[in-house]
Amino acid sequence: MDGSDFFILDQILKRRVSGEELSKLLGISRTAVWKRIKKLEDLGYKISHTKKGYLLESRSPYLLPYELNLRTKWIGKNYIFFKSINSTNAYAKGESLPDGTVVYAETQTAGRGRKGRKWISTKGKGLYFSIVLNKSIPPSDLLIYSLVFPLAVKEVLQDKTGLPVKIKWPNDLYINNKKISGFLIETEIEGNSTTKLIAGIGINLNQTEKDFGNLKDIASSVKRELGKEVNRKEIFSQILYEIEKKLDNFDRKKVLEEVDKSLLWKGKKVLLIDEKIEGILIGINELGGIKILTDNKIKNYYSGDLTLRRVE
Ligand code: BT5
Repeated sequence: MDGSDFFILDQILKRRVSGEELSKLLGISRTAVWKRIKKLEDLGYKISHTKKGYLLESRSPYLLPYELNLRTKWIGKNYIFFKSINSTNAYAKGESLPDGTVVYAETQTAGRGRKGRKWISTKGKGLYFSIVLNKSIPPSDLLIYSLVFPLAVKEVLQDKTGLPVKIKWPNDLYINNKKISGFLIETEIEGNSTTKLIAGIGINLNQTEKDFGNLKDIASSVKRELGKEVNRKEIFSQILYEIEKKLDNFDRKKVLEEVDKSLLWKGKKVLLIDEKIEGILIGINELGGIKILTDNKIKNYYSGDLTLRRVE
């Protein structure tokens, strides 16, 4: 979608406009106008055609830039939309894209989780996107940067729904002990700091129990927990706005404090799976890792997957 598509939609939103008029206004041929109308229809816009011209009957259900009213300054200024793609992270990794680019897809055929795991991306019901940051981030800040994304999403979901959203370290979001959002942070490193960070974000919004198949007991959506559909466009615009705000005013201490406050299983007995460390989750440390009380000592960990150790 480009400026001319925006212009056409603005024109046919309130009144019927002839192909001839559009062609004059845009300085392109009538065939070129027709091609653009066709493209907009492929993108989900319902447009009626009569002798008098074109009129927009209904908007696209897809999260196209025209639908979003983005209030951001740099995130999403370059916005790449796919109805379907293998993985928005794979795409963002393979291309050289400007800072703040958002790659968005309505569904992914090979959505990625961490460590080669998969991310189920039910069409049109969630949000699946990657944000590209061409930034030099020192290793000591990397975990904290990675926490900005779940923190921003948590705040928006909580604000829009009133549901309690918890952060499962390192960066999943849970509602009522079920996973509703996952983050895949990938970096390119040169020398001692990153040159590119890709934040891949998957959020379950309007999925039903059936959409999760055999994951239904561990995965959920905002709709399932709230009992009603939510507005994907509104939530997405707000999320991009919050992420940008947090990145522009990057405040290590505040990020760590906020994440610590919302930490899932804080004070509970957990298992850090790969390291086989069992202990009480004390909280977040000053680098964004976790503190676990184990063998009467507080130890710090910087990677791995946590699970709750149930007291038998
Ligand atoms: C994650 O991995 O949670 C990171 C997910 C990141 C997805 C986004 S979507 C846009 C961007 N493009 C991509 O290709 N990926 C990113 P991990 O912590 O490894 O969790 C994966 C595990 O979560 C799976 O093994 C399942 O058990 C579970 N899972 C898969 N799909 C799920 C879903 N839709 N909701 C909740 N849990 C899910």
